[in-house]
Amino acid sequence: MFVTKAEFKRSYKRKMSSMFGKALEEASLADKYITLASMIRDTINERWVRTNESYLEQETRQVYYFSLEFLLGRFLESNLLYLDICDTVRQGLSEMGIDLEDLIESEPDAGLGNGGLGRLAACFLDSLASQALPGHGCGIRYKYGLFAQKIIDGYQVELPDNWLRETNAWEIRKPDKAAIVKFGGRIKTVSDEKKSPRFEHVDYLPVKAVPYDMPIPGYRNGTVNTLRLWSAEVVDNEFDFSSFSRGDYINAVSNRYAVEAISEVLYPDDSNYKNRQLRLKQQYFFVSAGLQSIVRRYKKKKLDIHRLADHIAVHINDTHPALAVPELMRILMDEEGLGWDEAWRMTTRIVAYTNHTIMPEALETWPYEVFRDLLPRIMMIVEEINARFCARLQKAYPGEPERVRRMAIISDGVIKMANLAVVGAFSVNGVAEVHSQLLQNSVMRELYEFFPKKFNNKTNGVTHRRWLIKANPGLSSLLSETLGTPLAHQPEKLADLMAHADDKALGEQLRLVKRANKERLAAFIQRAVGVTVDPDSLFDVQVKRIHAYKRQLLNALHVLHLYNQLRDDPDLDIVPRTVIIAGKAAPSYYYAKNIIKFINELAVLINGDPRVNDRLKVVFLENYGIQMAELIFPAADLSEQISTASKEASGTSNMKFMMNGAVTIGTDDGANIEIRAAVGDDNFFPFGLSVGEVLRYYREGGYSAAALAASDQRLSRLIRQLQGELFPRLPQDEFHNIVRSLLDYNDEFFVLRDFGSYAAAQARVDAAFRDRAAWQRMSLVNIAQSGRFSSDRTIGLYASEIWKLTPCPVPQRSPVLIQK
Ligand code: 26W
Repeated sequence: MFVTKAEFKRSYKRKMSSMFGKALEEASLADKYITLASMIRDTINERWVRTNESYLEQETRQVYYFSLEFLLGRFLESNLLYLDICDTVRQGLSEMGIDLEDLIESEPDAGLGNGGLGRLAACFLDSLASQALPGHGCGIRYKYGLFAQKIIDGYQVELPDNWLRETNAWEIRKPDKAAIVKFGGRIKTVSDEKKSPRFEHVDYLPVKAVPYDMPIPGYRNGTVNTLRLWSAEVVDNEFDFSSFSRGDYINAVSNRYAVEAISEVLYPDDSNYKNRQLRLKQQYFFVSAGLQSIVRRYKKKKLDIHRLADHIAVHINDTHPALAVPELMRILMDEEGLGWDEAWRMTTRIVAYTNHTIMPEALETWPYEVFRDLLPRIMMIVEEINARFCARLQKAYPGEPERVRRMAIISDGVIKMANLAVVGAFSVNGVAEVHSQLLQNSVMRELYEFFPKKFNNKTNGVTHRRWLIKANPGLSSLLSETLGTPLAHQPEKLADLMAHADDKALGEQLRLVKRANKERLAAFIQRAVGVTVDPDSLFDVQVKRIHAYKRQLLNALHVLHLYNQLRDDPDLDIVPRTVIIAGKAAPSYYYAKNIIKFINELAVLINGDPRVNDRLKVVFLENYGIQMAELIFPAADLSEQISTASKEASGTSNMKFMMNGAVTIGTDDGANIEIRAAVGDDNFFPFGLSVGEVLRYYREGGYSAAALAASDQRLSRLIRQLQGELFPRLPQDEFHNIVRSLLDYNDEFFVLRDFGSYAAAQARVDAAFRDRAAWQRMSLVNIAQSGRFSSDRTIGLYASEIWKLTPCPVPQRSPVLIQK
């Protein structure tokens, strides 16, 4: 690897000419980007090889994190940062007339995920590598990531995200490591007098799974782990020649499309399960390919298959990869010749499961027939697992057939993936204290009573390297200077900041950093939506998927309420506020799309009203994703975490905001509860119903939204305005669905019920923000307490308590970099 700037420049030009046969002057932006990326990849590759060698030599236990989603974002800048060559490269490029920013900006975002669950997987990979833990990702190389969101006349429109249009500099295709995944067909039982019957899969459709490996470097530690993403291809010599020879060209070609469709596109639904056969195909496809490659690699090491469970753990990110349970059974029995009992003992020592949602509509179930026809052998195995499990249940609960039916894996004509995951995993965890409690006490109560030892909690975390060090370099360097220590490998050191809580000079420096970040965001907003916002105003931010339970509606109604107050009293003294909202709605989620339209209409109304727009602005930013998130968190003053209590499993944006010094206005839900406990009530704006109160209403009734709306003038006015009074330009029934959800469906998410409490909390925010020094102190306490929400801590706990994994540092051989 290059050590000095001069060396870098020389190698860059050499690389350029060897790759493109071009001199610098002739190179396009894409050429320049690819050249740099390939140079970095060469360096990473050396470490990658060494990491794998060292894992092999030490025979360390390895974990594989199976996830249908990895929301990775861009790589170039973080790889430079992680290799500690950012400054050398930036200066070297600049001397050659190239702006590193332009190259960074030209990289497409790897958006292979929907939201929290996908981003968590990416943060976990980062923490594994940065703590030298042998942990790898396994997923699908979608040709199209999450759709790009366009806002046209206030409405969301979806465009395909063709992120692989240009070459992906960070992946390596490994055709020699392909696996065959079998769909459909029949199972023939081959009986052999002496032995137990064998099962032969015939007439199936073979699909070739080709891995693309992406390197996941740790932060300046020499470790490079692997994210293996699978792509579906037609088996070469099986391009249905029989159809060809019968002259059935159309069928032969369309078969090809059907196969490639498996890894074509990420499903854009977040927490709303829909029965789609293609999604089941995706799940089996990557689970089977992933497990086959793990077992193959293990055997290559000439290790004893009977000891597999001592060497690997497979973690499943929600139930999406729950087929890992029967598929591992299949491989162990049908391919490795183990008996049922031993295979089951091993499987249930290997698989661990995390649940990410308690929303009933997100729980995956597959109709029996769909499952059987697509995965006949897997179906047999699931039936056997179910039969054995039900036999145990009948023994434990004689005379309680209803309980057995509820707990069974197969009942009511469907396969219940959560039940399969709980039965097949040795560990089941929720993602925040309250969420894990809810799983045990309600959603999975009966399974918990039967398997109490499996259940545990692992509160989520986010990688502070991306969300603090990379996204907010100003803050990060101020913090390390103040604390006299780098934070990359010790986020817990942030707590030392508490000793500086009353340091006025530091407060002022922090304020200046925030102010600069707000200017940067203000400039972006100006470019993106043409709205001028005041960097001195309170930046009040809610960014996340649009969902009824996340209650963007509550935020929007409060904005409208502020507007009403300003119109009623033109001299009203409120702290100038910029309300920033961003997020995508699932394409078929009409209610959520309607909310987006409502926010955009409010923005037009308010931003265009000179009577109020010196004190209130509303901005909806289109196409929220990792990149934009990195710009937004560092600039936020107020973090909106306002889900209906009991609905948000954890939340992770709450942690990213906190790390960047935003103060939270939030309900007692998910990880908000732990954040509030960490910072204390003086540094948090709590409001709303508690989990207990929400559950009691659901159980016992006693809430009438219509009665509440009628009795509260603020609310009845907001409803009238929604019904059309405010938007004469629009059809009168534009927001009819929203009104109906509130009144006719009795406000399932307690928007109206929590409105008063929310408005009061917002008034406290307003008062607090006037005292700049006091606000600064609150912000500092939030930063100081954010260390425990680093995914390093979370992964440390997964490693020690679930996976039994120990760090395996990679011996460093390459020269230490001297930056000149
Ligand atoms: C369509 C099936 C489906 C079901 C659930 C798709 C996606 C999901 C995910 C569970 C949605 C998700 O991202 N859940 C979020 O996971 C985060 C990481 O644990 C939590 O912080 C969020 O609270 C949770 O909503």
